[in-house]
Amino acid sequence: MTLANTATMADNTRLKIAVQKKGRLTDNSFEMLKDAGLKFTRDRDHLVAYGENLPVDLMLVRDDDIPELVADGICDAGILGQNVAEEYRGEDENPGFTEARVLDYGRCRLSVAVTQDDSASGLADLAGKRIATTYPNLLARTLKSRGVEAEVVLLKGAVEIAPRLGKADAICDLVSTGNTLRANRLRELEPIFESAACLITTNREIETSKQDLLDRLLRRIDGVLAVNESKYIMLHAPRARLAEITGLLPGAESPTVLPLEGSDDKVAVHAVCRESVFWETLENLKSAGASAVLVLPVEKMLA
Ligand code: PRT
Ligand code: ZN
Repeated sequence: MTLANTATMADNTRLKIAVQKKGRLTDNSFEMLKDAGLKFTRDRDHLVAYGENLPVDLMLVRDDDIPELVADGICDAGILGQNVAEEYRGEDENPGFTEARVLDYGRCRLSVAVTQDDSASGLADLAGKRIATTYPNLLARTLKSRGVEAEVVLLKGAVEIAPRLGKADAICDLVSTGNTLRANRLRELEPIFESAACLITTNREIETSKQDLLDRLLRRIDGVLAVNESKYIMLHAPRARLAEITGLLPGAESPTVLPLEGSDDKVAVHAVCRESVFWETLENLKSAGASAVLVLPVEKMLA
């Protein structure tokens, strides 16, 4: 680190956010913060990314370290999978941080899976069996709440090969496409936790200027999330079918209706749709008499 950078890190007025250094959440997290208007330079040793245009620095760490860094107040906030945050929480009502925002990437589920020839049809059938996982707290919490007495076998990794090695009868691991399970001749039995990336904030008191900055950043993140979901739709509609057509617009707030020059029976409709616009929506709009349908991306949004 350069002297100037060391001074910056020690500067307690700068907001510090822990982000996964290298992994599945890294690129999306940087992208999201960039969309929220932050610019960073990465330090040569890649442990810190320094905010150029706002006093916000990113500490680049392993995702497993993020809950503790935030709970201890070493970082004011952190971005990680809900699975990692909840595993750290375990049964603790106050783990020292708060989930401030759920983000729109890093989606996966923590699932219990059995071998393909296993006849189990639900978690209850695993009573008395051994389940291998790297998520002992989340698994134990679920087993307890469902009243299933099974043995939790803690592994550090390569959970999917545990049944083949005779170390367990079932596994509990993250699934996204299901390809890893299939490749290991396992069958998904039950998802026990749905996860996405999230932003957590420390429960320790932070000074007012940093809190203001954090609040501002959260508002911008809300804008980024809203933009990612939103589309701007423009179309022409027969005046007689206006109500039907505006009713088909997904998540639209009161659309703007404008007259069309030289046409008494048609109007132009402009609306921001806050939900995904699928081809089916466009086909339904067309069947209801809409024409000249245009769907545009939204660049920025501030509530
Ligand atoms: O080095 P570091 O400790 O920081 O990273 P890591 O290796 O612990 O985590 P990483 O980068 O693999 O994942 C970070 C986060 O991404 C996780 O905590 C989840 O919140 C999220 N995520 C989303 C996933 C997946 N999808 C995922 N599919 N994390 C892991 N997987 C793995 C899963 O463990 C299994 O091995 O992918 C495999 C299953 O994928 P499918 O597509 O074959 O089902
Ligand atoms: Zn990790």
